[in-house]
Amino acid sequence: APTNSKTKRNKKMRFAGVNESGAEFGSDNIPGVYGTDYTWYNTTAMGEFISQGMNIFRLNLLMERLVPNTMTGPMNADYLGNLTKDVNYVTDKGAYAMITPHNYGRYYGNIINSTSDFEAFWKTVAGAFKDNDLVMFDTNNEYYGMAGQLVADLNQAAINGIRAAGATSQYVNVEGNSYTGAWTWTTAEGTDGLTNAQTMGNLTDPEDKILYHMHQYLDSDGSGTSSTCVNSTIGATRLMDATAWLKSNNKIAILGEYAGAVNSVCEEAVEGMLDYIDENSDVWTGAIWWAAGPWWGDYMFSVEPDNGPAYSTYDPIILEYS
Ligand SMILES: *[C@@H]1O[C@H](CO)[C@@H](O)[C@H](O)[C@H]1NC(C)=O
Ligand SMILES: *[C@@H]1O[C@H](CO)[C@@H](O)[C@H](O)[C@H]1NC(C)=O
Ligand SMILES: *[C@@H]1O[C@H](CO)[C@@H](O)[C@H](O)[C@H]1NC(C)=O
Ligand SMILES: *[C@@H]1O[C@H](CO)[C@@H](O)[C@H](O)[C@H]1NC(C)=O
Ligand SMILES: *[C@@H]1O[C@H](CO)[C@@H](O)[C@H](O)[C@H]1NC(C)=O
Ligand SMILES: CC(=O)N[C@H]1CO[C@H](CO)[C@@H](O)[C@@H]1O
Repeated sequence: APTNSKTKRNKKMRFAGVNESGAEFGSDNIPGVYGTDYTWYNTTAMGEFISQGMNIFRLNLLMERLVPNTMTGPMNADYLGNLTKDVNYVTDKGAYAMITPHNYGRYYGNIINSTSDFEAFWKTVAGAFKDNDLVMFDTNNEYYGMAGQLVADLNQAAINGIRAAGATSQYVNVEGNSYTGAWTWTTAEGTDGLTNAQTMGNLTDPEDKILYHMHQYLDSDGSGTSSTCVNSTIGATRLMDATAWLKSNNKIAILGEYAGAVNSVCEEAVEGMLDYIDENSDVWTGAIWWAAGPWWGDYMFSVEPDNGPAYSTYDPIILEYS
């Protein structure tokens, strides 16, 4: 483990961890070949993060590989088995495993427009994990280019399907339109002219365990593709509007993706954002770094131990809050 040279500031978040990415790779090749198009997660690497103090892993996967052909169909037992192995590894160690279809609100490339099919998909998937309290469900990664009302309706359908499966103890992460960006939560309009702030607040859950799941990158267009962060305070700045919305609507949230490249401006901006989350822990429950996973290679945000380019800089920073 890296030595943590920073002063431990006792700013523990409820949830602090990393995204695991790999089982959703090769999405233009479905189902694709294990080991060529996609891979599963390195449990040794996740174990290392857990022993360092992290307690949440967002396990990305593809809907079409988990439930092939039609959303109302059964699961692929082999893909489910591999997912379950990773989920159980994490939860047996007492950490949370978030199950995330990395599908952007699409199934086989088409915008999901049937709430009943989506509800069926989630009922099927949640049924397999209903007895595991440390699982979280994330309805979909980054809806975009859709009607705001449809995105809210899909999230509600997912909640309904999950609860109907008997999965009643787990958190459900709901994501918004416009890539679920925190900085545009109150401003970016869907194709129907409605923002997340105008549609997502009406979701209901009989178990009252909804987590508003937002993403935030710190480059000029907020896409997380540039190594240049806008400035050293941009992290906190970009969370402010969404934070005000969360407070005035009595909601709680998690920052499900964030990152910055290895340079001093980004490091300061990331720390400022995590401090801001910590200072607003009444509405923000935690943060999940993007990303880890065995196939990232020299990707600038990779914290895969020990050689990911961001590992030695950002692993200690994440641990300050873990
Ligand atoms: C899995 O992670 C461990 C610990 O970081 C590392 O030593 C090992 O090489 C990794 N295996 C693969 C296949 O990436
Ligand atoms: C599941 O993982 C095993 C290796 O552990 C691999 O052989 C198999 O192809 C994988 N299957 C799927 C569908 O991911
Ligand atoms: C809904 O999606 C299906 C599958 O992509 C498509 O065939 C159909 O035209 C869509 N319906 C509407 C009303 O958009
Ligand atoms: C709830 O729904 C009403 C009516 O559709 C809408 O005007 C309002 O903006 C919604 N509120 C939130 C917080 O989403
Ligand atoms: C950083 O950029 C934001 C957005 O442009 C701006 O509001 C803020 O004042 C800037 N902060 C500094 C320290 O320049
Ligand atoms: C910001 C970022 O790097 N996003 C990438 C996340 O990973 C998916 C594949 O899993 C890419 O398509 C995104 O570009």
